[in-house]
Amino acid sequence: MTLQLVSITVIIPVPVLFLCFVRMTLVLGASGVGKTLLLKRLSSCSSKGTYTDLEEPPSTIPTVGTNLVNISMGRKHDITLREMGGCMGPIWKNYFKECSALIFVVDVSNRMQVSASCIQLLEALTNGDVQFVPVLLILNKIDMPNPMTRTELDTTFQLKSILGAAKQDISIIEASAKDGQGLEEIVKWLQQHCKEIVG
Ligand SMILES: Nc1nc2c(ncn2[C@@H]2O[C@H](COP(=O)(O)OP(=O)(O)OP(=O)(O)O)[C@@H](O)[C@H]2O)c(=O)[nH]1
Ligand SMILES: [Mg+2]
Repeated sequence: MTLQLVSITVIIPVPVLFLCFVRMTLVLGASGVGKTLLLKRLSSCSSKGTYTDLEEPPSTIPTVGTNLVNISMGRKHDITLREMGGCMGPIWKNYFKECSALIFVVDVSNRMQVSASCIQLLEALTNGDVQFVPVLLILNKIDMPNPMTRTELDTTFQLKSILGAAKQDISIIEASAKDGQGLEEIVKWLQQHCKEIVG
């Protein structure tokens, strides 16, 4: 009996292979908190190297699925941020295994939404797959009238206890993707905490 061995060669393009194995910084947050605008701003400001005199905010549409954005980290390399649309909340956890750092965005002008955001944050922080990754909590839309303050978040939604009980190294930055407050600080955080090199 002759055993015929058939050799099959599957050619997978290198960029596809790379994207399968690279660990990324995930950007999560409820619908409309400003993730897409934030990433557009970070991408354009970091490549220009300036965080003042911003143009009018570009328009955005709700992200259905994921949105990959490269942020320039100077001459040597870029990092890739992966936004997950707010409507994908139930399946965010499927991406936690490939996550090397986590950015969680809250819209502090939307009091109705903040409590749900705190629950989503708690769920993420207690997921075993992200227990050792650095976390950045962005309190976005501080340009809006009457945004919630840190003290209000601590007293009303126990944010301090949520963060205090977490195993991760958590930083908090107040920001406005609209007028640019906090963007430079966010890029500094990325430089310190996100090591993945894509170019
Ligand atoms: N005033 C103000 N508006 C903002 C800010 N950031 C985002 N927006 C606006 O909020 C709306 C939603 O922004 P997106 O960036 O699309 O929100 P998103 O979090 O990506 O939403 P999904 O993709 O649906 O999860 C847009 O109209 C933005 O222009 C901010 O800092 N201040
Ligand atoms: Mg979006």
